[in-house]
Amino acid sequence: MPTATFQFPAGFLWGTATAAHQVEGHNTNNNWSAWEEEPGHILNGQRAGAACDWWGGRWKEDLDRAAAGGQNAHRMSIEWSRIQPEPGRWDEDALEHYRMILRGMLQRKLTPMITLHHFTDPLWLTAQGGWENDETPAQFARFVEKAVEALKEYNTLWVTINEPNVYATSGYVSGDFPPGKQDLAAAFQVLLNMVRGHALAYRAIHRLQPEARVGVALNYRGFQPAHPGNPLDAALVRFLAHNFNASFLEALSRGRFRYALRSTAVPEAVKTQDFVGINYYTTDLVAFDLSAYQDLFHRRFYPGDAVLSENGFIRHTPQGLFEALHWGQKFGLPLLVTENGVEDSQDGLRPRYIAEHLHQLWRAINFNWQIKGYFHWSQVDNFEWERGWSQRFGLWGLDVDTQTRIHRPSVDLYTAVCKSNALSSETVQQYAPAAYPALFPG
Ligand code: IFM
Repeated sequence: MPTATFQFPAGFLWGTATAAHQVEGHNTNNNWSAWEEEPGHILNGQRAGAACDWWGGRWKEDLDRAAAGGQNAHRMSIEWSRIQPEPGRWDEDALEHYRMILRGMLQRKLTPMITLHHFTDPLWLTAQGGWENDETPAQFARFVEKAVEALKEYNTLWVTINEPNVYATSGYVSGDFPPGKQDLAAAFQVLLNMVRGHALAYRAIHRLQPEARVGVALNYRGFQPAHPGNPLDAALVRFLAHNFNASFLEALSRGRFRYALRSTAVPEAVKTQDFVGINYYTTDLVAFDLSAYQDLFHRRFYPGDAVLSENGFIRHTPQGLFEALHWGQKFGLPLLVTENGVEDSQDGLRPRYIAEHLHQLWRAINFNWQIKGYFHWSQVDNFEWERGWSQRFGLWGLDVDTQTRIHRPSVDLYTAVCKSNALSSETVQQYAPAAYPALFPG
């Protein structure tokens, strides 16, 4: 059997990623808690509830496990509605709570990365129209100033907004996220305001902390034509690739936001990122479909022979991570994989998924693209938005009723990688044998 070791660069960041609403528990002052209360929004009527009880202190045991597993970084988010429960009121205890967690990370030798906005908005902001309101970018910048002032002692890596493209698509096109709209014009306005909010936040952070490194975590989805050679499929792939993947970051490099056939100048957004954060999960096939007029005449689907995750949500397409990084490196900035993972309560696919995605990551590094780290989603099962608790993305499982953490075999695979800063044939053979033939063809 062929053997080899795929070595990663010295200083590479290996971590997991989490988000406040998904792990903290008892966030009752944001738009998601209100959304969860209304019937029909979350699968099986579930709620975040106590989540992973991080606010109650269980962040300690999860970060203990992360550190014991050889990780050297952790990406977390802070909850705007806790820090600013009302306009003009700041909760110093909440900020101190986050300072404590950050100290806990540093004590465990985990380099923190803070996401300032990860899907949730304070209820008072929602009442003012949320990100459709043109005042929101300035409101966001005030929150960012307050948070960065309080936390900068412990953190220099900032993600301003997580997946603005998913926030806008799910909240304003498909309607799966609050506020449940299906309104492309509103989606345009929301994204435009997020571009503006990001730009204001970028400058505010750098004013307060010149050495900061600031970026966006973009959800990059692969799109392939269902019928290669069909010009309509190809045109739709280009349309989706631009609107979903490219439009937000393009605004930060070119100063023009183009989305859904509309366009606006945003000169203030130019040169407002220090790295490109990429969240990659999967790749769709795209076909022109005359009957799908409500979906702009296209269908997205997975092929019949696809390797799928437990609930069919994710198609195993590791090559797509390479393509995402290829796309991302064109911005000429350092890259970070800010999320990558798979829903899999039985851990049947996850070891293979991790090994084959890390192989693609290593391939990309060998092109000398400046890739600085990888954050697996996620450390422990957590509340999966409109899909509730039905999808389990944790390296560690979670018994939601007892808060017991459940060891999954993927923990040992990821530990071996993080500790050796490498993916070796021995590691793959031991922990992810299903990936062996693809990675080490004989
Ligand atoms: O859980 C989410 C996360 O909040 C954003 N990126 C995708 C993950 C998995 O669906």
